[in-house]
Amino acid sequence: MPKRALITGITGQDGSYLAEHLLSQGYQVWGLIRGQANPRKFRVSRLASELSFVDGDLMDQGSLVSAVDKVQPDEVYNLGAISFVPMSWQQAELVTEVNGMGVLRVLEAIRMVSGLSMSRTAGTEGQIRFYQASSSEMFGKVAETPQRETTLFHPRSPYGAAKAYGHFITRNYRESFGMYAVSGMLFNHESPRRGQEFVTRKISLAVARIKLGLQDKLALGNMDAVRDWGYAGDYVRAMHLMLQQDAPDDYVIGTGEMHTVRDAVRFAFEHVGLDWKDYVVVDPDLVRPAEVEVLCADSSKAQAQLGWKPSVDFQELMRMMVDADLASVSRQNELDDLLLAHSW
Ligand code: NDP
Ligand code: GDR
Repeated sequence: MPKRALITGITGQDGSYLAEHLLSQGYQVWGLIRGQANPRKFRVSRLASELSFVDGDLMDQGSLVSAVDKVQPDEVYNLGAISFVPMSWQQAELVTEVNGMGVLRVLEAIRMVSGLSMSRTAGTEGQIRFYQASSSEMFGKVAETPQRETTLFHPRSPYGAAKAYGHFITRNYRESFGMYAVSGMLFNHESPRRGQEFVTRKISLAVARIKLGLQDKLALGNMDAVRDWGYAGDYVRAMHLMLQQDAPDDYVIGTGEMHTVRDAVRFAFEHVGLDWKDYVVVDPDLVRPAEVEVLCADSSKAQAQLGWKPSVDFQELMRMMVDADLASVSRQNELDDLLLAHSW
């Protein structure tokens, strides 16, 4: 019998890569879809013939119980979240509900459907396995660099605080009920499918548009922020590996490479033969109320125990994203010209 996986957040960057990865491993994959006519469903439309969908929302406990009951999954990947950090200052309560309480609701749905008793069960054999998308944002104002599984949390945003709750409640359900529940503490990971609001994609898209003469300037916030950026396709492999171990545990996933936002800009502009200094301006409105200045992963535990390692370095990643945006912006441009030419 093929294994069955349920993914929340399937319309997001990671959801689409994870769905592809699990399908390639012979899984039957269900994606939780929210809303009446979710416009982002097109993102996984190329997989539509192989995927199944089930309605539900992380804000709605009943829908999650129904989804888990309907799918009867072997593995649940909770990737759903409001993932753009600045939004968490504007809609703190909503972000806490979705990113924090949403995790509790999925855990409760699994507990209800699988009938786990309030007492600790004997073992994890045959249980529904649960993956929580934890984040390096939990480390925030870092206590040590690089960060590892034992580094203290000091979240700097409502997003980070909500993710810390999700992280601890996942661990608590593991310890309270003996659930096979793990958190992947993932550092920033990007791809051509990254949302346009995130800095790497904002840069790659702007570079493509500037190169093609469609844009003059790129406005950014804190150019000194340091991140450990990896490739999303690599990180979904780690998620899957975490659920294949004998015992549940939490793992840090990152490359161990540190770069500033300024490096990202430089690599991207250099790739198309332009000097970033001619195009980039700093907009103070884009600076965050509280910034996470430096993040860098020590993923030696994952490398040793999961056998996981990244395959794409940061410069390669930026080149990949710029090339993808150059291709898609050119296509769109040609289409617009064609439509214009035929509009009279
Ligand atoms: P995206 O923003 O691309 O995707 C987020 C997904 O969450 C979308 O599918 C969205 O669905 C879904 N979602 C939002 N609100 C709800 C809700 N109320 N109920 C159900 N689903 C909802 O994020 P990524 O793919 O980049 O990230 C995946 C997860 O990993 C997130 O939890 C994120 O916080 C976490 N993470 C990401 C990192 C990264 O660098 N990418 C690093 C560390 C953690 P819809 O189409 O309906 O809006
Ligand atoms: P982050 O990613 O907040 O780390 O969260 P983002 O790409 O938004 O920011 C990275 C760094 O770049 C700085 N920055 C800017 N960021 C954006 N978005 N736009 C700008 O114009 C800009 N200028 C400078 C930011 O201040 C920040 O320091 C991502 C998300 O995927 C989270 O969901 C995930 O949990 C973490 O990564 C790990």
